[in-house]
Amino acid sequence: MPILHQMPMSGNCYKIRLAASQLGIPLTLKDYPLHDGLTRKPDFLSKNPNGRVPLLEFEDGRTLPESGAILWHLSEASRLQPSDSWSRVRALQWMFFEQYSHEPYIAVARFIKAYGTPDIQERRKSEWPMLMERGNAALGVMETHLAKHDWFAGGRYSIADIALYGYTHAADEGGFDLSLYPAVDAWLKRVAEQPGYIPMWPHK
Ligand SMILES: N[C@@H](CCC(=O)N[C@@H](CS)C(=O)NCC(=O)O)C(=O)O
Repeated sequence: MPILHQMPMSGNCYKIRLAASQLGIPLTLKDYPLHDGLTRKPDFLSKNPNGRVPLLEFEDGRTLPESGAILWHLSEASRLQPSDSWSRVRALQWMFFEQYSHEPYIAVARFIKAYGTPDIQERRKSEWPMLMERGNAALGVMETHLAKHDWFAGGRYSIADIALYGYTHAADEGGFDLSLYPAVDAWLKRVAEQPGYIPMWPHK
């Protein structure tokens, strides 16, 4: 069974647990505490030189980091990946959006506010206005899309929705007011109704 190296509170890791649950793929979970730096130690760096989870380790020794790449791999030829090439590239478009314009602000605000030590919160407080501005901009882009579409790619639920759901559904923990985004809020509810859905907590 593949091993998912992960942190329970990480939205990037939750994306993988959610997709695996919905695809019926069993995973062994190996948990790393948030603040102890174990992913930066040689043993973990030999599996992912970038020192981050999620990391999927297969029985034959191959390893795959990056939540988007793992989602893509697990969902190949499944109902969670659009089948026509235009819809597949639309899924990628939203997954790249998530990684560059969404996660760096919404996930980081959540990390600092909900999981940061007092020292981290003090050191990073100057970032706050920028995180709020750019995170809200990302939520606005999602709102514009979801005002006209139920899903992000191919007219049905896919890994693009899972990639964006990971941190959007926990954005309130980062100080974002989701009531300002009614179409996003309605989409969050649709995602939670999909077969095989599991919440972020508890993950075991
Ligand atoms: N682009 C990566 C981001 C991974 C990431 O930032 N992982 C965090 C947890 S969410 C991590 O491993 N942090 C520990 C560290 O940086 O040492 C992905 O989508 O998988």
